[in-house]
Amino acid sequence: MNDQLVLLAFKKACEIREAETLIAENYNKGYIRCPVHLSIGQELVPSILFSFHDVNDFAISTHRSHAHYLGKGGSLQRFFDELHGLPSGCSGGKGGSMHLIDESVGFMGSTAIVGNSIPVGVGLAEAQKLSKSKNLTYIFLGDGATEEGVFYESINYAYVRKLPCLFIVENNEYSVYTPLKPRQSCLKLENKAKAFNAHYSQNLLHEYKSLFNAWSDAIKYVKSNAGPALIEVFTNRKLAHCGPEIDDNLGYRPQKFLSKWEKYNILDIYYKSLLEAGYSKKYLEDLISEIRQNCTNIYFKSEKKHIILRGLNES
Ligand SMILES: Cc1ncc(C[n+]2csc(CCOP(=O)(O)OP(=O)(O)O)c2C)c(N)n1
Ligand SMILES: [Mg+2]
Repeated sequence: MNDQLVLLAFKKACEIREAETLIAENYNKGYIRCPVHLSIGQELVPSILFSFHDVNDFAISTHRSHAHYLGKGGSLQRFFDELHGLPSGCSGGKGGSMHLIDESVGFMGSTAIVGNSIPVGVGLAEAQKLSKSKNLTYIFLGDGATEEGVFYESINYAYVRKLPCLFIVENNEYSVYTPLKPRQSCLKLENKAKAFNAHYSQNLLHEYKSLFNAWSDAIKYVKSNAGPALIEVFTNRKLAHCGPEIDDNLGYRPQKFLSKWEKYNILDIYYKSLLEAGYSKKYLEDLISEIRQNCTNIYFKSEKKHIILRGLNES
C-alpha cells in the first residue's frame, strides 16, 4: 500500500468519522427521525474498501451501513438527505438510515433484518458470473449475522457455484449487548468459513497494511473462479449499538476491552503513518479541517432543507 493510497484511505476515514459525528451531535434535535446505528471506531474497513474503488463492483450491507455506503463512494449529500427524510435522499427519503442505496457506484442496498442482505449479495455475484462480468460483490456483515442460518446457506452456495463474493465480517464482538461467548458454540469463524471451503483471513488490531494485502489477495482469489473469500476484521464500535450516545456506563463491555481499542483508533494510526511518510502536521491538520468544513456544509444543507420542507422552526 503506497503512501498515496494511505492518504486516500485516511481522507475517507476522516470523512466517515466526521459524517457520523455530525449525526451524533445533531441527532437529539429530532430532525433525523429514523434510528441510527453509527460506526464510529469502525472506519478501517470502509476506508480500505475505498482504496479498491471500482464502481462496477457491487456491495450490500446491514443496519450499520453508513460507512459502507460512503466507502463505496455513495453521495454524501443524498445520504444526509435520506436521514432527514427528504425526497432528494438516496432512497427518496422513505428508507432512512438502514435502507441506503446508490446504484451509480455499485452500492446495491442495505437492510434492517440481520442476515437478510447476505443472499441478495450472493445473487448479485451470481448475476455477475452469468453475465461474464470481471467484477465481484462485497457482502458486509457483523459477527451477529454469522449466527443466521442464511449465512451458511449463502457461503455454501457461493462455493458450489464458484461465485465472486467477498464476505467482509466486522467482528466487534457484540450483538447489541451480548458478547460472543454466550451466543456461539464455536467461536472461531475461521473454522466455519473453512468448513465451507471459503478462503479466509483475519485482521486483529486495525493493521491496515495487512488488511490491504489480504483484501488484494482475496480479490484475486474470487476473480480466479475459485469461490468465495471471507475476511474477518476485529474492530470496535465506540458508541451505543443504536443512537448517538456513549453507553459504556452500562458495563456490558469490560473496561479492559474498551481500553485496548482506545489504543487502536484507526484515524490516529493513519495519521502517525502519514507523518512518518513525510507529510507535515500542518498539511494533515489542514486536510482534516477541509474535510470537516465540507461535511458540515453538506450536513446543514440537508438539515435546512428538512426544516423548510416540514415548516419547522429552527432549534
Ligand atoms: C433477524 C433479526 N434478528 C434480530 C434483529 C435485531 N438486531 C438488530 S441489529 C442486531 C445485532 C447484530 O449484530 P452484528 O451482526 O454483530 O452487527 P453490529 O450491530 O455489531 O454491527 C440485532 C440482534 C434484527 N434486526 N433482525
Ligand atoms: Mg457485532
